[in-house]
Amino acid sequence: MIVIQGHCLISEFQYICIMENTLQQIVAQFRIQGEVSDIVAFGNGHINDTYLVTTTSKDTPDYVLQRKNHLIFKDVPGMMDNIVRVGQHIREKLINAGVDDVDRRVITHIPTQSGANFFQDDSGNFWILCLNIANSRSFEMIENPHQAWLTGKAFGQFQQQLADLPAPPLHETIVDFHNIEFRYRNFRKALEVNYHNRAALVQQEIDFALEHEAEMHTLIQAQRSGLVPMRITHNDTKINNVLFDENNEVLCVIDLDTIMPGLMHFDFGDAIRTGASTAAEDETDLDKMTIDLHLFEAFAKGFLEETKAVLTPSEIGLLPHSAKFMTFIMGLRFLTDYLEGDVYYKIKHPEHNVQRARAQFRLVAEIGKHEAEMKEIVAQLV
Ligand code: GN1
Ligand code: MG
Repeated sequence: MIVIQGHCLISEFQYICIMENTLQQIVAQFRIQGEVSDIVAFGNGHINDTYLVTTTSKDTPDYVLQRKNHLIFKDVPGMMDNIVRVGQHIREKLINAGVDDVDRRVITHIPTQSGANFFQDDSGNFWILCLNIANSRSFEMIENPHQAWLTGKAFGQFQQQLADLPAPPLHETIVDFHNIEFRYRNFRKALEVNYHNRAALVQQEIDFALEHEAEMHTLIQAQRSGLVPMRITHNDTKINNVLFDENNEVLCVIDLDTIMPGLMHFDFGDAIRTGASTAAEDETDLDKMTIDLHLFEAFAKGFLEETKAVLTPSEIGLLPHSAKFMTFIMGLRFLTDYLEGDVYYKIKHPEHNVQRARAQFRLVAEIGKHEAEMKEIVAQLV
């Protein structure tokens, strides 16, 4: 039994029917082609709710429906403005370059009946709809160096495509997203409040976080002293945010929710965190977690082939560090969420956030052991 709106008890089956009806009504707010046949949960995101909307005919496209988490994305209109602007900019480039399957090479957002790029329902939820790219797939982990190289090129090209985005600047949709000072402040607050009495359970992880504080300020210091420039960055370059086609060629980069001004290192480092690691983000067997230097080299090669003409020497010099930094900041965020009682990320079980934090911190330590080799690899590549 499930309680709906605080009073009425219904069966799980009834609940699913109500949900499906509601979702159907939401989809009808958008200018879609064809008749909807099915709406099912889709993807592995930690923040938004995503559904695949299939249509009855082979001649009409399928769609991806998403409820944006507006408790996290406080300015959904601004976020959608960024996403649509960036999408149009990339689309124009593809058309000018004579690419013929443009709808597979950039995400197409479907407007609502009134022409808006999102729909807000009566409860205040924000919904968006885009074309599903048929016969595409993404990977949770990289399978071989060739795939790592392709992924590096994909994120590098994405950078290139954004380098000449015309003014105005993009909205900063989550302020201080990768600001380490902000993340430490939140962590300390969570520690102090210790609302769920969880701190004693994760003393080792807390110590790890505190021991690394000085080192993790390297990037922000470089930014403040003008050593590394602000650019437009994706800010969530998890490896599963690259779509491949049936021949394992890259189609496009997806999930532009966090696209905003940032350092190149955020994108490079986050991609290495998931793309060159030997285990999943939430691996429980920590001994399986390390960095694969072959994957690192292949990714870095692809990324640098596309970006080295624009990167400054200081930016390049800090790329290896960025892998450690981005892995660390994710660990710190997962740990903070665990201390706060799992209020931010979706979890599958009560230990999920601390399990993620442990896996990330192990990877930080492993990257630390190989940092000199990583620097050498990058130096050889440029
Ligand atoms: C979140 O929901 P998803 O998977 O796209 C998070 C990223 C983290 C990621 C960790 C807005 O992204 O910053 O890197 O989880 N997004 C937000 O897997 O916080
Ligand atoms: Mg995301």
